[in-house]
Amino acid sequence: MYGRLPIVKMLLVTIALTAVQSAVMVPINWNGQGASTAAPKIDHLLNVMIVLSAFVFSLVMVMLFYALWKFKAKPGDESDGEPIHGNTRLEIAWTLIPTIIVLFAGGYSWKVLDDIEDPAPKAERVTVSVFSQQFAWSFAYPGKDYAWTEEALHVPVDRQIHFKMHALDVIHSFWVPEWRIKKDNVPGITTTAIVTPDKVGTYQLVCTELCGFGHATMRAEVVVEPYGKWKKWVEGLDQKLPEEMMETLKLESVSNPPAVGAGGA
Ligand SMILES: [Cu+2]
Repeated sequence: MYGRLPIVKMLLVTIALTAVQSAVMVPINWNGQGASTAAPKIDHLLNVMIVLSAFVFSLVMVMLFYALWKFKAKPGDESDGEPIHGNTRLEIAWTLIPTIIVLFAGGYSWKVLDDIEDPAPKAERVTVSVFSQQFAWSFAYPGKDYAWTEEALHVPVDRQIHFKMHALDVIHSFWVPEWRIKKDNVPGITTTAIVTPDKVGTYQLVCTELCGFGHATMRAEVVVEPYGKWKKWVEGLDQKLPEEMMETLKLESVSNPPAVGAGGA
């Protein structure tokens, strides 16, 4: 019943189906334009996951249809099915294969995250504090004495930016689709996102954690510009971080990844 031949055939059909699905899905640009050094790595990770998922989906479908066809009751057959007490080989296979796939996916994702969050030397990074509240974003520049603005987020191109994020009321989430990075802002703790924007341009910061009635409108303009221009812009800011926000910043504990100093801006 479990002869060699059907297994080899099923595997070949599975591989063929995986190839067809991958050929259709992989070329699609799911995430849109990329504008950070992390983008190609994350897009590649997504493609690897698509191929793995296509393989699992194909394998399950092939086995399902094989079983439906092979073990279909003959017309008029009213008898009970054969009692089965397990199949050790099959059970080892269906434990081992998913374990290998999940461990590989986990390990590879870990490596990509590690690459993306690899901190640059202090002198080369810029620290920006991000404040989120229902339903607005604001930004402060620690290296520039906490110059603060509600208008737009400006960052220099080709510098590693360490975003220190603070939520003043409920959980919000920081997401710039072109950078790929998304990170929750959690009341009581400071979360950190590390991004190196590599394309000058104007983007949108979107809140991706349902945070109340105005959630859909919780957006901010993001301007990525050459370092000199950015520096001038920060120097032109005439407001300092409001006292209430400074308090929040001081009271919070720092979380994942471990404390990164205030850094130069
Ligand atoms: Cu929100």
